[in-house]
Amino acid sequence: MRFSSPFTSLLVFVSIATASPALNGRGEGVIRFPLTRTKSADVDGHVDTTALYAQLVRVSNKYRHTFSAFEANTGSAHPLSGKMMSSMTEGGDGDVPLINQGTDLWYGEIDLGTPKQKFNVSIDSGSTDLFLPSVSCVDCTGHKMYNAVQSSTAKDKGIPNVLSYGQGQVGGDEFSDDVFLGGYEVAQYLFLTLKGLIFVAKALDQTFLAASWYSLDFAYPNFEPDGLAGFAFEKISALGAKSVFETISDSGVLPESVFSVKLSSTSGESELCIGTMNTNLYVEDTLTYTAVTEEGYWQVNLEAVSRNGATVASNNSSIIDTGTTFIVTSDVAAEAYYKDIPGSSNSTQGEITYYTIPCDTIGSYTPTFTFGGRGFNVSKETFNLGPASSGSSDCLGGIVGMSSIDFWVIGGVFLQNVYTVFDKGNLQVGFAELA
Ligand SMILES: *[C@@H]1O[C@H](CO)[C@@H](O)[C@H](O)[C@H]1NC(C)=O
Ligand SMILES: *[C@@H]1O[C@H](CO)[C@@H](O)[C@H](O)[C@H]1NC(C)=O
Ligand SMILES: *[C@@H]1O[C@H](CO)[C@@H](O)[C@H](O)[C@H]1NC(C)=O
Ligand SMILES: *[C@@H]1O[C@H](CO)[C@@H](O)[C@H](O)[C@H]1NC(C)=O
Ligand SMILES: CC(=O)N[C@H]1CO[C@H](CO)[C@@H](O)[C@@H]1O
Repeated sequence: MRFSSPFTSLLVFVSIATASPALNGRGEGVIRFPLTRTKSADVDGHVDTTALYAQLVRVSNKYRHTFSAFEANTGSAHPLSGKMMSSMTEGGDGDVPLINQGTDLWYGEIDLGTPKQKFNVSIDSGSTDLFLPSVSCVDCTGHKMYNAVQSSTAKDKGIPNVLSYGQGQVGGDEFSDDVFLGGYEVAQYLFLTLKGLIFVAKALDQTFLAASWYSLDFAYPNFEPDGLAGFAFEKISALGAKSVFETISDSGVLPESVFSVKLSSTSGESELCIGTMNTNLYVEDTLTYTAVTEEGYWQVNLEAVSRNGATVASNNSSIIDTGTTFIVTSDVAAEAYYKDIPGSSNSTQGEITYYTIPCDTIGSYTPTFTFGGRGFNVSKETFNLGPASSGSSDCLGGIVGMSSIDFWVIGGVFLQNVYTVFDKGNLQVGFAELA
């Protein structure tokens, strides 16, 4: 049962939801689609530290770039930007090896244009803009490319722009077109949800960057998906545009202005759900909300980080970022986390400090993060990134230090342990234990 007119379908859904609110929250009749995880940073059984470093530099520069966008859009500096914007190092520019992205990121399929053109995009709650390669991109071989000429709804805004994600940069023209989420692999969904209806959310006139060039960092296969879709707020958009999620949400068709994710390293288990939560994936009475403290990123108060019952950090700002693999914090806070662990050591490369713990004991030193009054444990499987080098008995810990920041970036190492709800309607983030 496939609805070819997405807009009509959503109207239908809204009336169904109104008629039987029980459907709402059961994950039926909303948009759910599977996410794929990119290859992990693992070569010959140990962590690919080169890939890890490259990703961290990219993270550092993503924040520099989005902090600048926040200031340009709002006229005031982002409250968390102080240390980063005053630091002179440009995040190791120039010495980042060009290698496979090699770190965990999650991506899913979207459709763009009329008729629809299909792309895989990385789902990034730590940025806002959408970019895709256009057919004029000479460096984009291996990626699906957007052909504006073939889309009757495409509009060239005639504004050239460059988006910077560190060493990774993409440049091109701003366009707008219709974006569709969901509505494919209908058979699979009908199977999964039994009687669930499948709907498509349509973001009319979504602004995005149609890239005419990709730096090597985003070339295939260094970057597995074709493009990237930010799911944060307009305030940190370098295009001065709403995210795909905001566009859909503002059109008023969603039962709730939320999106929810389960991120897993197990193939077939990751999912993005738009418009509600998939209650099959988490333990309902553990769902705990905490307020967004500054609209821009999905920024919330991290009440405590503890290890073996002892608190090592408390009441710090944190950003919930599905586009970052690790947990990243200041070098001082990272040091505080590892300092009493027997056999731990560290090494610094540029602004990044990595920590290792002997592989046979690392499972005893996993962190617990407290949000909204509830502690959520990080498993040893997600905290332990693997042996630091081939044959090494020291394993890399999932909390990494970055001298240019003084907050916590909460990425995949934590997010794989919880179900996460990004609630724009009530400006809050919810975490729940996985079912
Ligand atoms: C998106 O990625 C998945 C998983 O790698 C793949 O099966 C699918 O064909 C890709 N879709 C497109 C449009 O390239
Ligand atoms: C964190 O902030 C809360 C609320 O402001 C306060 O009650 C608590 O004592 C603080 N914790 C620490 C360790 O500073
Ligand atoms: C990190 O390295 C510094 C300098 O070698 C050392 O003083 C510190 O104890 C190390 N920290 C940990 C947790 O190993
Ligand atoms: C989290 O870890 C602590 C300490 O190991 C343990 O007591 C607690 O039961 C764990 N919580 C959950 C929900 O697994
Ligand atoms: C990253 C981090 O943990 N930053 C701060 C957390 O809060 C303490 C106490 O207020 C600060 O000293 C840290 O700099």
